[in-house]
Amino acid sequence: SNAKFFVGGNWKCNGSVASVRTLVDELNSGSVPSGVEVVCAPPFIYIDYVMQHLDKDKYQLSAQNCWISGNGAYTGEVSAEQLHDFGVPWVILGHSERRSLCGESNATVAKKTAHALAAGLGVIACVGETLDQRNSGSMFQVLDGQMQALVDEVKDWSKVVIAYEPVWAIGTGVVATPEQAQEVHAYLRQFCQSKLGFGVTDTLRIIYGGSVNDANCKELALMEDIDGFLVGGASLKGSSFVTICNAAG
Ligand code: G2H
Repeated sequence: SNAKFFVGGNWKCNGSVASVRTLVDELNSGSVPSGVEVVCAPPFIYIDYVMQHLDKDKYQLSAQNCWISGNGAYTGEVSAEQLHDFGVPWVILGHSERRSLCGESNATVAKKTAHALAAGLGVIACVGETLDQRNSGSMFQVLDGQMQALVDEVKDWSKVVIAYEPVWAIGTGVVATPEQAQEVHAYLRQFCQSKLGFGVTDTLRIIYGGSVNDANCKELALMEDIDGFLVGGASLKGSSFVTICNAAG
């Protein structure tokens, strides 16, 4: 594809004031190719600090979630409007941990995505199958359901990045092989092409997530339809994350 390489660091619910400071310093001392778009997603509470200290010539900010609608009586939530107002350009939505631990359905994730886009954010929308689903042969049906929900809600795809994260590869150390990832990425691109047309799909980033690290990123980046990564564990170590940001070079 003609998509610009995209790397996201999903810090999940990790970190402390001290460790975030160290990580920001490490990231700032690393070098990132200018042709690569890099996004860091700290927990909400550290976004202000990271925004003030992270080198914005190299890195953009993302949240890991947001509310499904605008401001109001939604205790404990943060809206897409607030993120946009605060200067956060991206949000990760539909991560498998939110789907499984917080009960977010395909429809919920799709509605959140449409709302966040309308509020002016870019969205990293996550899809992926469990090991059971892969082994029982329902993988493509599951992916179709996740993708179709997005297709039904999203009008403008120019600020959407799709993250393919097989659940069995998330935080397990079991990375998908380049061939396994490529098979699904090509399938997802074909799905989007048939629903949305070539104009959208040619520049749509489809990134891989699930146990990506500094040692396995290069061979994954070589695959035709892998346009970047969503990195969890390895994004907490500045030097590893910077290596991953340079994987496409
Ligand atoms: C998948 C990924 C980041 P990890 O969840 O979204 O995490 O790299 O730790 O598997």
